[in-house]
Amino acid sequence: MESTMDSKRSQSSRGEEEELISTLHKRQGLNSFNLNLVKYQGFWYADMSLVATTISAQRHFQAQRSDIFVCTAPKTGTTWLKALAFAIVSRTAVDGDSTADPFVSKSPHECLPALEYAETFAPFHRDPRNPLIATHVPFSSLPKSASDSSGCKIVYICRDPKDTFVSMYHFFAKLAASRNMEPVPLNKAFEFFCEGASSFGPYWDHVLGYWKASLYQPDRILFLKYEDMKENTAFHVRKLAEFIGYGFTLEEEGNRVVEKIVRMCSFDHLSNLEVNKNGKIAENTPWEMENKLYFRKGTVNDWENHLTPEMAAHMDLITEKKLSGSGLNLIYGKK
Ligand code: PAP
Repeated sequence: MESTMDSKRSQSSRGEEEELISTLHKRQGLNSFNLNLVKYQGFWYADMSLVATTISAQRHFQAQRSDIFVCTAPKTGTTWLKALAFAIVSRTAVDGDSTADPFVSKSPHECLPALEYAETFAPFHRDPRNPLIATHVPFSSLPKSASDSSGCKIVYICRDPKDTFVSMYHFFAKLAASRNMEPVPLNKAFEFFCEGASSFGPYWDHVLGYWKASLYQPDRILFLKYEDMKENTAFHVRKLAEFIGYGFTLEEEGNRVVEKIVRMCSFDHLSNLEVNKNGKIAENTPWEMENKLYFRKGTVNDWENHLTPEMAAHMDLITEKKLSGSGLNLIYGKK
């Protein structure tokens, strides 16, 4: 239980947080429920409460050396990477031909606490057997113990901005429809995304933050691309497992555990599970979502079916400018 002193201290720090938050810039953007985005430390957050929990995590969350952060910008492969990381760390002694499937009863999102959704997923009350923590928070806004001092591991996945945008547009359109709200039209949504005004955007800055950090700290930060993972998933599952200290043994290789994990976390398998067809996450909270919203196509270059050549060229130009000199290429599909 909190002591009186702790309680007074936390009340005054909450007061400071509220004061700081009330001064932050707000604007319309690509977001859920027609809420204004709120700018904090150079990035757009979906709402005030998310900024408050991020500040609280920055002040109070203490990462441990054994922690593994699964970091993503929205719609770049979060669900998939969460599933893969969880399947890797939670696999038990494999008995020859069966790996228990943890996703039959819960969405991959429920398998990892999320740093900035503290009230919903309670990262401060963690299961000591689970070293994973998920977050959309940009690298520069992570708690210092996670970005610098604790020695924990970080894995990040990114994706061509065109596919990321298309995925986000559909997600918010379906979300709006499910609440009988008008979706933001595609052209307007595109404009918002290109201006950087999307949830945890500007997208390019989010990617660059983790990319640069991974170049400085390659032993601690693994930088992955959705497109590469789709091309050779098994290779990247081995790489991921090795990186986070859960490499596969020869016996496991012999038992084809990697292939089983790839299959268990595949779009086809996950999207056909009853829990992901009809279940919800974060029920009775502001973040309640139908699990099926997280599964649409799961392919590379679907932007070709949704963007005009002009839109694609415009987005590619932004990407080229933003990533120029970084050594990172994120442009896929036909020109
Ligand atoms: P989030 O960041 O809001 O949690 P996230 O999981 O990154 O969402 O985005 C969903 C995208 O990942 C969807 O892409 P699409 O709209 O282009 O289809 C979804 O289909 C895709 N996805 C979900 N699960 C998988 C998976 N197992 N393998 C590959 N892609 C997946």
